[in-house]
Amino acid sequence: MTHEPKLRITGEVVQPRELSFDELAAVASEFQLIDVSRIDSKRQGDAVTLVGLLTLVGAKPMSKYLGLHAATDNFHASIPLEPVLQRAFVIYRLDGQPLSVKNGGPFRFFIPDFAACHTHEIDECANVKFVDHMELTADIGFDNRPHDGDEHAALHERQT
Ligand SMILES: Nc1nc2c(c(=O)[nH]1)N[C@H]1C(S)=C(S)[C@@H](COP(=O)(O)O)O[C@H]1N2
Ligand SMILES: [Mo]
Repeated sequence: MTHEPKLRITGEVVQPRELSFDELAAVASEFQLIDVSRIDSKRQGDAVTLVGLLTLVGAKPMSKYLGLHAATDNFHASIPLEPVLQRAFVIYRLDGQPLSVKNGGPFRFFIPDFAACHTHEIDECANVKFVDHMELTADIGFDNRPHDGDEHAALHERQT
């Protein structure tokens, strides 16, 4: 039996959690975003809002940055929380099933209306795929997104 992927949320929170697919699906409906294509026509699936996730763990007021960690390919971003809080979400389901790796699953962080890549702390590159760990921090954390156009082009080259 394969082990079930979980979304770990730690750091400056009252109650760290490890959320399974079933637990995400059971999050209150006010925090569910059914059919994200309504928000970005190029994206598919169902999500839980970042507000919903932070409500579950009880984000402490000192948490100012959100770390997005993907161990699968060692990709990490640390972004300011406040500007994304009301619009970001985590896609976890497609056609009633866990989101496939092909689609950035099992957990894919997404900010609609992102800035162009490597132009800003909150850019398209911060839409981290294969997220296994979200971490709230008071100060900026580890971030290995590409810094310039060449690095970014090389990253995309590796993915094709
Ligand atoms: N885990 C992980 N997430 C990632 C990346 C990556 O290499 N690994 N690339 C980022 C970059 S640079 C971009 S532009 C977007 C692209 O997302 P898309 O393939 O869904 O369009 O994913 C981001 N998320
Ligand atoms: Mo990117």
